[in-house]
Amino acid sequence: MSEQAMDDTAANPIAPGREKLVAKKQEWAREGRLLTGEHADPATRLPPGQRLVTDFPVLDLGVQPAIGRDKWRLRVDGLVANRLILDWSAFQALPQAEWLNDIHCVTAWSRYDNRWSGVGALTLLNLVQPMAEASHVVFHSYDGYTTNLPLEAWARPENLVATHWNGASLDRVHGGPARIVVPHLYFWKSAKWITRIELLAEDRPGFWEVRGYHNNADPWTEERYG
Ligand SMILES: Nc1nc2c(c(=O)[nH]1)N[C@H]1C(S)=C(S)[C@@H](COP(=O)(O)O)O[C@H]1N2
Ligand SMILES: [Mo]
Repeated sequence: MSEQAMDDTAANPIAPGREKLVAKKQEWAREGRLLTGEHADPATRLPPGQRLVTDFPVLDLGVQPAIGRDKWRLRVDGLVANRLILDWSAFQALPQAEWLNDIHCVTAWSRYDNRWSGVGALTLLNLVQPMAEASHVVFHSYDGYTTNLPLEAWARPENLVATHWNGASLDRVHGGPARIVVPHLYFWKSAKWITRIELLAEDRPGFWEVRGYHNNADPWTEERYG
């Protein structure tokens, strides 16, 4: 590992007891497991190497924080003109959006027709007014998880901070009270138990990105590992 990579993993620590799980996934990343080498047209609904499921698998680092709505906060800060700290009622008072889309997980399951609702990425960005230098975002979660995106990958109408899935409040195991949903990328970019969206002038790879996952995560070109 390079010195930079060692610093990055130190900044994205593994929860005690989860070392084996994380090491296994890093090994898959090194071996390029599940890669088919195919590229599919985005008009093809199922990306290469994916298989369709009808259940809703739960994947995380084994820590599922229990955050009551009364304690939940969302901060949007960093390179913005107006920092935001929203509690549950302030968040609910924002315009709500609903989208139907598909999930593609890097572990090769896809799930069609998920109806998400919550507050759109563009609504939040309009409120905070990103500074001209802002080029990337990092999502910070209550379990210590982080993941990163270029600002233009976040600033899309269908991206949400979601509080509901298929008509019901989002379960804790799927990231409730609120999670990120970025449907055009592999699902590890969709941070569960979101508490902070930080805008930056440079890229800052997150938990899996410093452990061998691809920085971009496009399912149609199989950006699984990189
Ligand atoms: N906070 C947090 N968000 C997370 C993760 C995590 O470990 N912690 N895992 C990611 C991964 S690898 C996937 S595939 C999806 C799984 O979401 P699900 O459990 O709702 O299927 O959450 C993503 N978001
Ligand atoms: Mo995943």
